[in-house]
Amino acid sequence: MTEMMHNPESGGPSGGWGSVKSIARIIGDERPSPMVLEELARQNKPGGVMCVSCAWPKAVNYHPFEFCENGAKATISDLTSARCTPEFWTDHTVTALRDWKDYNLEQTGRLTHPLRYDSATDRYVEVAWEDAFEDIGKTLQSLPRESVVFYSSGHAGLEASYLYALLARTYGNNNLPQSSNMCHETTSVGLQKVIGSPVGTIVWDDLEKADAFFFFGQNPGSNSPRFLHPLQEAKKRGAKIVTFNPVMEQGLVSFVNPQSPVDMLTGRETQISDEYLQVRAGGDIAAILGLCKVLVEADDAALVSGAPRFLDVPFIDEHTVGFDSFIDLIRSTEWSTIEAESGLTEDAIRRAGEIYAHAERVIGVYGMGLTQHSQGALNVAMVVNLLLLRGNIGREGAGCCPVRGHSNVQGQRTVGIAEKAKLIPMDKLKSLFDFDPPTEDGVTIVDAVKGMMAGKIKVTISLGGNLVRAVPDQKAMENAWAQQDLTVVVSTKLNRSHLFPGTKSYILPCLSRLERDEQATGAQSVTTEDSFSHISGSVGKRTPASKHLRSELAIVTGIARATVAPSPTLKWDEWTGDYGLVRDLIEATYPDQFEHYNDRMFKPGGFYRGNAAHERVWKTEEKKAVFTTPKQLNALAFSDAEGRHRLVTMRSNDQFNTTVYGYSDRFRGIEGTRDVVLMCADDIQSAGLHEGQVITLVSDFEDGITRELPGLTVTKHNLPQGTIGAYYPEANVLVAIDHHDELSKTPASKAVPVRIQVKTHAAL
Ligand SMILES: Nc1nc2c(c(=O)[nH]1)N[C@H]1C(S)=C(S)[C@@H](COP(=O)(O)OP(=O)(O)OC[C@H]3O[C@@H](n4cnc5c(=O)[nH]c(N)nc54)[C@H](O)[C@@H]3O)O[C@H]1N2
Ligand SMILES: Nc1nc2c(c(=O)[nH]1)N[C@H]1C(S)=C(S)[C@@H](COP(=O)(O)OP(=O)(O)OC[C@H]3O[C@@H](n4cnc5c(=O)[nH]c(N)nc54)[C@H](O)[C@@H]3O)O[C@H]1N2
Ligand SMILES: [Mo]
Repeated sequence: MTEMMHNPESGGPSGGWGSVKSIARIIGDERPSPMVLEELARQNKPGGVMCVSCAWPKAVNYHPFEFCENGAKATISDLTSARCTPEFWTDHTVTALRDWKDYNLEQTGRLTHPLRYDSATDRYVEVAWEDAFEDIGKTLQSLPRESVVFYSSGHAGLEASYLYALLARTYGNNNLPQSSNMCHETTSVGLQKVIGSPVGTIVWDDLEKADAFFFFGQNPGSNSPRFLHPLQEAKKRGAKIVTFNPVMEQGLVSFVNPQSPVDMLTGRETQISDEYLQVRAGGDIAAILGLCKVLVEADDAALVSGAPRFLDVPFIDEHTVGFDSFIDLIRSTEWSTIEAESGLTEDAIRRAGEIYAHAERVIGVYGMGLTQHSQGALNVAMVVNLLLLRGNIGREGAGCCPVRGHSNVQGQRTVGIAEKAKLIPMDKLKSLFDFDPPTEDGVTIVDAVKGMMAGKIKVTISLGGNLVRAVPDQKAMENAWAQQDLTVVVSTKLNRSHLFPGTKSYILPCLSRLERDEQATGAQSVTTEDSFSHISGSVGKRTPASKHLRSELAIVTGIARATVAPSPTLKWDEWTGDYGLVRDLIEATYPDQFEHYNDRMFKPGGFYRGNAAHERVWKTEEKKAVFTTPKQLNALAFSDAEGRHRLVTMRSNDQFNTTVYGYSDRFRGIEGTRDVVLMCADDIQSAGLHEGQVITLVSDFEDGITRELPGLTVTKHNLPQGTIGAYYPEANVLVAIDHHDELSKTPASKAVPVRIQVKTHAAL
């Protein structure tokens, strides 16, 4: 075990002084407002501001500082002193900017004015807000309803999101895909299918009571660092942590708490994972089946000896279906098959299985390492299978914990941003707003991209995000996006989606959540929902980056006023003047979840909107929790072939999705570049390569389309054989749009079939 924990390629423990230095570097780059420290001190506390970065929950008993390295970076980035004004475009054409890196686009600073693309000069020019709205409204009115998409990335608060969904539906479609369609849609669909909840089942108290955590493909050190604090506490009380991840991720190895003076001065590290199993990318189904096999064997032995059982038989009998068929598969699958599919040894799986069998209360944590596969939903169902065997859902200290991405990604779905009509209380909308809501399902992201490629989607409105850069098949997407009649992106910073304007194109710059939002009735607050389904109010205090900015809600209602036929029930202006009225509408639409919304929004830790599965009420078709018998033992849509590798597209801790803050992935010891391919020593050798060699990755997805990413430097890293890594979003040119989770259509970005080419273009 000690040998497995050794991580020679890493840059030291997560947290610690490295974290402080990393924040200091970003401060140097961005020269933010001097108020940044005050701002960080208010973060994630009642009456303060909810972090603009990820959706990790807010503690009820908060510490003096409740921010992490990434929250600090995102805050500093929003409060940068750099401005991208209309003058910027005198020196730059749109076409020339396509050669810029994501990092350099980000460094141009906050957008200050609404802009319209001028094709004659290939530049963006200033436009009046009302003129922009009028043109957008007229264009939308002239088009078939199904040809318009209303995308959102999970930033905007619940109030703006509710009205955005209402805009789409009163316009006439359910085309409301979201960033989660590339992320946790696998959870929304897959978890719903097996436990009747589209979101995780645990709450903060459970973190404090669990005695084991099983991590599958989630990387808290980079992506949800505030998670490391409850994990550190858990370790102190003797809880065990087991990790399944092909990459030896530093945040799951050890942690120095940057907010503990003693830890910082002594350099005291907390070892995080007791067992770290470097499963092959896509190998989790077999690995989890192995854990279940250990449990069943222990249970069989207990039956013989009369010792207490390991399976929670009363729970299984009362609450589940599908057990018999699953148990048959567990019994009939040979260890050799499990070893081959998972890439793990029986011994390693047995050690992890023993921890599971002897823990009273277990939380199963997962992230993109499970969701972004062809059989992502099956991955999720396997985690649920594992938990169900010992009744680890719906009781204290136990449950299922998908860790969500954007700060309000889960909440946007809660208040109606969804392409699936059946998820929406249409009758409520009909009675509240006196119209006939559209009944047909809208498009997912995959459908939207394919629709653009086929010329069927003619307009995309984006409430945040950077769709062109975030989706698969990026090269084809760039052309498809630019072929639309109209592209509108509501943004804080310049990004690649702005550089492929449709025939008409607008950039609409918005306030950051950190900024004061003054409307007719005074300063407004917004609300967001975290990964544990808690809703918290957020008050922006900083001076807006420009006096021309509008709030996301005001931009949504501006478009709505110009697009949707007037009606006495659609009070866009009144709602813009007082967000409390929008919260009343949300409460009227979802009374069970949002009772006394305006009164409860500043409750410490947020108010809980509830979750049936948490109470062991299963809203599945079967009205029970479902054991799923997997139809295959890996999560892939392809088989192994000579020279084919499984590419994991990964995040560094110096980026937030397509926003690149810098070139330091210190946890993985990679500095100064993102143009790398990470491989284990054996793979480098067997492919006849050497470290430092520059290669090209080519897609090996069998659809006859050539996809290439040249210029990657071979870099030795701690990975299992056959699994290699490269950074997202750069690697998106290699992902095929048709390569996605079968059930939810989430792109399969974690086991992309690729080959390695050297300069001579000979395939290896
Ligand atoms: N700093 C920072 N924070 C972020 C973000 C960011 O970009 N930067 N993005 C935000 C968003 S939108 C999201 S969704 C979350 C994403 O956060 P995570 O869910 O942690 O996503 P990733 O880092 O993409 O992948 C997680 C882990 O999966 C592992 N993995 C890859 N393939 C497999 C596999 O087949 N099996 C297993 N078991 N593991 C595998 C990878 O090695 C990686 O460590 O983070 C949010 N927070
Ligand atoms: N290959 C590969 N592809 C992936 C992934 C992967 O792991 N691998 N991950 C997927 C995942 S999990 C996700 S969530 C998607 C992310 O996809 P998106 O959500 O579309 O992308 P982001 O990079 O988060 O969007 C960044 C942009 O949002 C804007 N922005 C920032 N803050 C605000 C704000 O407060 N309001 C508004 N209106 N705009 C703001 C800025 O202009 C910034 O440029 O990418 C997916 N794509
Ligand atoms: Mo995400």
